[in-house]
Amino acid sequence: MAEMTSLADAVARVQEAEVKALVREKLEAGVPADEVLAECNRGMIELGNRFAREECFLPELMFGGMMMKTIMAELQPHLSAATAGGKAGTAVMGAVQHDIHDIGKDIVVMMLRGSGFEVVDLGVDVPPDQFVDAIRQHQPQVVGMSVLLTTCYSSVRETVEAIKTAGLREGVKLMVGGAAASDLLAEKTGCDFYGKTAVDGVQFACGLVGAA
Ligand code: B12
Repeated sequence: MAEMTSLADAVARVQEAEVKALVREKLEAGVPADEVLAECNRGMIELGNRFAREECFLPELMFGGMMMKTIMAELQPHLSAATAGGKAGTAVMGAVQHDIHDIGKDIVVMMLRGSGFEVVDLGVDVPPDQFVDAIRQHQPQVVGMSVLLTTCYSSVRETVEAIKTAGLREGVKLMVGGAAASDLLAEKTGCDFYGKTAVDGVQFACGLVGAA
């Protein structure tokens, strides 16, 4: 397992002031920004593990995601052009057509970004064609669909079908999550993975690109 430094530990405990101070300290000491970012990402993964162990709850996850956004904005100018372009992978995320719930989706988006993914967030009520266009344009390794309404099961199925019809299914992994999703839904609609929590989704995505 990767080493939990004091910075990674502070991220995992969502101690924003401590995290900011440690990040600045490291940058001033000449630690490369990509190493600092990697430590933060390890912390985010541990935060996810804490959530899975029920040692923390949703507000911490959400706050952790927001904290990582701030830290990433602070690190961005210090990242070399090569590093800034080098990312864990690309993900496309959206709440499926007719579903406007976005709180859970936003947590997944924030956590993926915190784990080094470039995320194309399509928002809510996303028609199948918009997923297809985004896959064509951004060539993600993973697409995440959020679904909270059982009435939107057909939207998940139609999205998967549209991706297949466009000939894009082979090149991308599909994950589904949200309160209405389940292993059965993933299986019936032809998704690769059902994530019960944002953390599951991030772990799946990281596993795909070897960033776990
Ligand atoms: C808040 C809320 C709303 C808000 C949404 C605000 C917003 N900006 O999102 C408002 C008031 C707008 C709303 C509207 C409606 N809602 Co509503 N809503 C909820 C409520 C109470 C909480 C949802 C939530 O945010 N949970 C917190 C987040 C963090 O949890 P989460 O979304 O599940 O996400 C977590 C995981 O699931 C996972 N995850 C989420 N997405 C993904 C995606 C991937 C790929 C992965 C891996 C993981 C993942 O990560 C998150 C963190 O771990 C739920 C109750 C419930 N039990 O879910 C009802 C609920 C979902 N709503 C419901 C209904 C019926 C509606 C309405 C139809 C009500 C109406 N009659 O108008 C409308 C539909 C609007 C629409 N077209 O979408 C029903 C759905 C019932 C069903 N079986 O289909 C629920 C279950 C309430 C109920 N018990 O009746 N709602």
